[in-house]
Amino acid sequence: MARIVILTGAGISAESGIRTFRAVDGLWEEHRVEDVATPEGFAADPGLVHRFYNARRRQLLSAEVQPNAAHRALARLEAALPGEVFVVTQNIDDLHERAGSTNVHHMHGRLLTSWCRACDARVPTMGDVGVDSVCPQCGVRGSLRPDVVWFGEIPYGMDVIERELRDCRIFAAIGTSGNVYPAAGFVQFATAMGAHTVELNLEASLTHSLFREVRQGPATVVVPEWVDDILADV
Ligand code: BJW
Repeated sequence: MARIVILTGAGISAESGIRTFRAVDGLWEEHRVEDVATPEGFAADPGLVHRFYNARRRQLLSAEVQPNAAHRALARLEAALPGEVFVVTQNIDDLHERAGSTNVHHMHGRLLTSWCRACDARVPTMGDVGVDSVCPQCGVRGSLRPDVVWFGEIPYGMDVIERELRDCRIFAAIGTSGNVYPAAGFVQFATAMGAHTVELNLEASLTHSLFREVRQGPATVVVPEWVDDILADV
């Protein structure tokens, strides 16, 4: 069981060029949440939702988007403390994995897989998907949806996350605004389980007062510093 649980949000990937959701120039400035991040929005206009995720997938796969020093620092922490580090990310990008982290749980899904509602398979997806796409697993046309967790849906692997939080010694939240539950509630659960809690964020999140320690600054600066401090302590 991992002793350090790290929750990451959009802020850790911001310096890799991926927009966050709630900043003034964020993704929700251009799109209504109800239209692109709810099952009802997908049912009403699947083409629009596919286009929204296709654009994000294309950007993620472009040469400009690479893991940054914060992703790499978390991979370094895991390498130094094998089996002790669990990253639970709300992000659907694959930058933690590309940086070298292996114990990563995507609670809000992944951009590089699609979910077939006909056969329930998760299928690797590197190109665009549309309303006429065919599931490579079962051959059904029009059955693919983004493999992401929208509002009103249950995040993936809540049992796994709860098990990890129950046993952790340190809980860190990096680059997440504390707007979205259940992730925003993990700090209270970890505190109740006796963990030291730390927030690393460019700005104070909505839930910053619930953390024992707050480190403010860009993730590429504060995360490597925090990892150095942890490793100096062991
Ligand atoms: C930097 C930085 C830099 C910038 N360095 N930092 C009323 C009360 C409480 C809850 C509810 C309620 N009504 C409904 C709910 C539940 C609802 C919810 O939370 N709603 C709230 C909006 C009120 N939640 C749900 O519906 C969830 N499901 C659920 O609760 O099921 C019930 C259940 C749970 C558990 C067990 C059993 C049952 C599902 C939530 C799904 C969220 N989906 C999305 C989109 C899908 C993926 C995608 O398209 O990418 O996930 S929404 C969006 O928000 C996305 C993100 O993962 C998520 C969180 O955003 P995040 O990462 O925090 O980003 P931002 O933009 O908000 O913040 C960025 C942060 O980075 C900021 O703090 C910056 O300061 C910082 N930053 N640059 C360091 N360089």
